[in-house]
Amino acid sequence: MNAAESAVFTVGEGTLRIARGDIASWPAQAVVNAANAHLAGGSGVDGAIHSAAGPMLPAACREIIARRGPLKAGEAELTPGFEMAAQYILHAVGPIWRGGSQGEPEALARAYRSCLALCREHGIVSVAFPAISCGAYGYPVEQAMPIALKEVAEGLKRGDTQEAAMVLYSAQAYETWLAFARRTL
Ligand code: AR6
Repeated sequence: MNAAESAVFTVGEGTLRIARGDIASWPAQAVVNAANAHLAGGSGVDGAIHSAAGPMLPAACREIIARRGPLKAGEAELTPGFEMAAQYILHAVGPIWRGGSQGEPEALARAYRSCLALCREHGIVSVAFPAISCGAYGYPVEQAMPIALKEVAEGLKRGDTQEAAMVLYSAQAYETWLAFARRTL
């Protein structure tokens, strides 16, 4: 993490950091994966996390799917981080953008809330989120940002976790999220 490329906001008893970086190497107790319904791995965040976690992760994902079936948009499951620095991976499935009237906002909010509920359940004190659904799933960033920051801020106020980070990959995404956070947090 480059200190010049992160900013910290106090929310309730916790902190919300907006940062630029690679979620797969982020120093948090848990990192969130932007997964698909079958936890099958893929591109973007999912690819980076699977590479960093190593060969044990696919079997753990298959076991979850065998137990419960595919995840719906908005749901999340926990695995160990295996070879990652993070202790846990929270695999969250965001909605695929279909124009915004197919329940996408509710499903995106639920994806963040599901991760925060797992933090509470497992005593996770620090968690890093990517911009769920904002890549391959096509969710417009301007519309995802208010939902993401509201849900993460509410989770911090509830005490679900103590330190949350939004980790943005590109300089442009970082500047956009930071400007929005400064206006609204
Ligand atoms: N660290 C942080 N952010 C990243 C990274 C990284 N290493 N790589 C990309 N991003 P995406 P989705 C940004 O596509 O839209 C996969 O194939 C990226 O620029 O990873 O939820 C899964 O298997 C974008 O802003 O996730 C699913 O099938 C954001 O992270 C599908 O893609 C999310 O992009 C999920 O799509």
